[in-house]
Amino acid sequence: MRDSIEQKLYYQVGKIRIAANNRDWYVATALAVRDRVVDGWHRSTDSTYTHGAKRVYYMSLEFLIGRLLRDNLANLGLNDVVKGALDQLGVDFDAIRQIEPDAALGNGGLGRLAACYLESMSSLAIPAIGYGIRYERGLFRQIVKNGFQQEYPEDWLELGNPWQFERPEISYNIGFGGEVAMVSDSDSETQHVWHPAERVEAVAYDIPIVGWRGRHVNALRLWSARAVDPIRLDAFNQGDHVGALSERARAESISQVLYPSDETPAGQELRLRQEYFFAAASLQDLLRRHLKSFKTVETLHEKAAIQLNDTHPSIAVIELMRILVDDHNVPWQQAWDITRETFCYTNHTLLPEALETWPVPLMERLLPRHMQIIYLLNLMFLDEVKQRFPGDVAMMTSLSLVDETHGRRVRMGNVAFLGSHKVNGVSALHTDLMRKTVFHDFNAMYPDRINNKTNGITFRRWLYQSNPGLTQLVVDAVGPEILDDETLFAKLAPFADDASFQEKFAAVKQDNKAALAKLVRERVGVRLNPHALFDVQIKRIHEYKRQLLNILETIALYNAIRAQPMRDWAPRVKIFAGKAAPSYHRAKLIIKLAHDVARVINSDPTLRDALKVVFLPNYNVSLAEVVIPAADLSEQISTAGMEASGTGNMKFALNGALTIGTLDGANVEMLERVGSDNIFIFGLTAEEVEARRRQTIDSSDFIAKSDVLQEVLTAVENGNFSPDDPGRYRGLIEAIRYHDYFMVAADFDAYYRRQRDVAATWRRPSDWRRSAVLNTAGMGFFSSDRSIREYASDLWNVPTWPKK
Ligand code: 26V
Repeated sequence: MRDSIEQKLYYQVGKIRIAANNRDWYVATALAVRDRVVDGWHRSTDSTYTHGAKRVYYMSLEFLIGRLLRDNLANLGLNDVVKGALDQLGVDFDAIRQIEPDAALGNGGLGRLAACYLESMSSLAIPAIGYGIRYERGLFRQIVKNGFQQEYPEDWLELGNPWQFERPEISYNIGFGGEVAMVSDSDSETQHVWHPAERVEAVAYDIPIVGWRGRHVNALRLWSARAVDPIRLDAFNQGDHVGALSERARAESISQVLYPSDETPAGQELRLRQEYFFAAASLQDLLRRHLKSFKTVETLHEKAAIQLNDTHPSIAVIELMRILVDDHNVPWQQAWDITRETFCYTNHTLLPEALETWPVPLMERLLPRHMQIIYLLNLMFLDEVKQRFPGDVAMMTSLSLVDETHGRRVRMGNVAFLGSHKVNGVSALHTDLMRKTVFHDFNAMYPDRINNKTNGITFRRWLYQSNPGLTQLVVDAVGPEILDDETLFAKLAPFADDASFQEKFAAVKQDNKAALAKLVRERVGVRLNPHALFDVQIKRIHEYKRQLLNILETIALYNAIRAQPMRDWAPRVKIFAGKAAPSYHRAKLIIKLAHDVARVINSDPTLRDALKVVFLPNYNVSLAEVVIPAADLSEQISTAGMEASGTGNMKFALNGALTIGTLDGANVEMLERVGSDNIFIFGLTAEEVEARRRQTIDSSDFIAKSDVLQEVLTAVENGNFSPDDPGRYRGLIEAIRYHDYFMVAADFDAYYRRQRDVAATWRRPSDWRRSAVLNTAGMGFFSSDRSIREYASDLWNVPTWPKK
């Protein structure tokens, strides 16, 4: 290994040791490791071809991968080897590890889930390819200036990417616009020929994804947009140097940036171009592969399963129909059967504003043939609906692929549902709500189509790599088999009452907290008491996730401490991190409030150590890997019914944090697995939220009954935390009083009380530690290996390791 790293440095980086900096060493190390990855990759590909195995294609506009060096090393079992080699070379492994930029090709939960699932598909030896876009710029860098979020372009490719393989030979032509010609062939059948007005080239880049123990390696194939003609020489020669390059800029804009807003559709033409570009390239690629092995498109559904990660790639349903019918002359009904049998669709949110729709005129202009196919599918489908539910106009209106009520728009959720044989939600509660709400009528029409696949996380990244101390402890307790079988986590439960195990468990947590305290001091200059309760909420900033509820409770606690400064308070640190969508003003205001409150509290000498508040800027995967192992308390406090699943909740509990949370998303299933004594549940249920919203969302009555909340709201409203701009939060507080859609006021008292229970339990270290151990012990179910095994057996019909 030492020799390979040195050779990579010499020949590929082009440096000698004395001239090499840490970045050069990082690249040399990554390239040396990549060679070992490639060996496994070729073996996996060869075996898939030889056995004519069915393949899984995971289509997603987002893959939030983070760093790969430690991941690849751990999965290949090369950690110690590489550390030793670098030691001999006088290079600090941890320093070079941190040089790797995060691949932040995703917004949040949906993108990170795709990354966990890719890793699990490799670990379970499923022949799979992840398809996505190679954004030049991932999720924006967040800088907080004077409490206000500012967005800066992210630059993960600046220094190249040693993990990727550029594949200039694998490129496809993607058309946009133009018109559709009808031609009659010899059998007087009408053929449709699409003549696009514009063409863009899609070029492949592969990133190999190594499974656990190097067992299997799959590829993440990302598409980059290139102009067909990079420069118009005639224009250039006539002196129009900018105009000569304008087509290129237009074409390449498609893969320039990741859209930075989750939960609100972008609605712009560029977003639709991104979606079609990547769907069309991926389909051409997988059809080429299929035809090479199996000669005919008619067996596609037997040899390929395509999973749609939300509606974002769902134009692929229509594109596959177009290819089958127009290019391969497959009869319409057969084409539709193949299409439906090939696709599955995962829904990740019920928020009505997050469901994608495209204006019909935009679709007609950009994808004219696809619009025709949508009309035809809709006609035949609504005919069926009419037969099944005669006279039910409401049913027709809600099921139609085209929404006629908000201007004419194509509903991508309906397209995805209709074009898939299975549709899944991401937690038991979410799936149940899908059946009752957004897809109520679809469920009546196709009762067996909706099913649940509760989310999971890869334990390799979120425990073994990010928390080696706890990993060693569980291995010592249960045996090394635990690393290969997540069900063995249950065997930790008996250790929960073992005093010496509790002691060791707490010592690991303490070390991780010391590491986080160091990071906090370096990044934001706040000194933390490492023995305080670390109370953490890290996730995208969104009203439904209710960071505001947490901040208001922080103020209430602050007031209580000031009222009785001499009481023996359990010291607490509130840690926040997360990005707000650039145009989401209220979310940005919540970030500002967190900073205003932190400034006041952290500079109040009467509090001493009892309370500190920090907001860590630029939350990303790498930051999560440091924060999660150090958390004592995990905040999962969304308005019930609104968080589809959550996956951070699972990561915290796996690392021995206790959860304070609502009965929302996967929290419900976590409660079932850790038991109600070991999780702090509070607040309205989804049903109660629903009922209350039907009544009123005016919370004045609630507020009048709560002195604590009253005092907090008045303080914020009056500008106690914003003397520079006393009116800054007036609108925010007014919404809570009279338009409390997210139930902040309605849930406040229950939350405040539950936080006091948390503090009381924290005062009984043995009880706390017992619960912490039981949380780790209860998380086996939430391994993404379990999720992927369910997808493989119920949806994709492919075998998983160990294969019999
Ligand atoms: C929508 C859009 C609209 C266009 C612009 C870019 C963009 C990006 C994302 C979205 C929808 C995001 C939905 C989402 O992230 N859902 C989350 O999925 C997680 C994995 O299933 C789940 O744990 C979270 O609860 C859920 O909020």
